Amino acid sequence: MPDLFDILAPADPATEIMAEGAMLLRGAALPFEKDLLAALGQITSQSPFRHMVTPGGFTMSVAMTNCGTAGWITDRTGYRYDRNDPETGRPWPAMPECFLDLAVEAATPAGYPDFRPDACLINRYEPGARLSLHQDRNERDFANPIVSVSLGLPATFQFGGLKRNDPVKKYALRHGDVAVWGGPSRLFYHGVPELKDGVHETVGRMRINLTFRGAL
Ligand code: MD3
Ligand code: FE
Repeated sequence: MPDLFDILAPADPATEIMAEGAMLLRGAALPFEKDLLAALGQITSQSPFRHMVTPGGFTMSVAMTNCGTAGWITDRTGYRYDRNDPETGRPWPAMPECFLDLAVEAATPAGYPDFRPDACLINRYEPGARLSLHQDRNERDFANPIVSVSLGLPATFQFGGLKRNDPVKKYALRHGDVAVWGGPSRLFYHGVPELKDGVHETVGRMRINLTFRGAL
């Protein structure tokens, strides 16, 4: 007779709870690897990676692009989502089916079976690139989780709490790992320190991170 714990517990032993509302699904993207990398090539042929400028005037070390109905951008006027790529003047490439399938497959066991992202921010880290501690708060409805997918070189991921000064925990995120950030963890501060040099056998000398969002 299954008890309540069996029903609520994650079915997969590769699942870790990082914080309340934050689940790490180790290797969950591995079955999608080939399709994801092929789709990524299609996206970046239409909307190439670029280094955006922050409102403070700094050029980001992480290169970015997007797919979906909306994409996250930053320039001297601020951070926001836009339906068009400012570099091409055209809509962002459509969200590939394999991207959406993976996001839904990850969000479901985390308790968000109805999550349908309309935006995917794609980050490219080359050795030395970093993302300083920040919150993701440009999305309209924080009831939607964020699903993140790591590909390529491993990175240390830091996440703290609701206040910038809260103590941070560190996790190694590796090729194929997927994380779901919802509930109280949705607005936690997080960042990625400088990527260490290396070469990944299928992705090369970089780390790619996909973050699926309900933006609009
Ligand atoms: C926790 N990206 O794109 S993914 C970002 O590895 C971003 O490229 C990092 O932070 C990266 O905004 C981290 C993990 C992640 C993404 C969004 C979160 C963790 C999160 C939102 C809220 C809490
Ligand atoms: Fe973030």
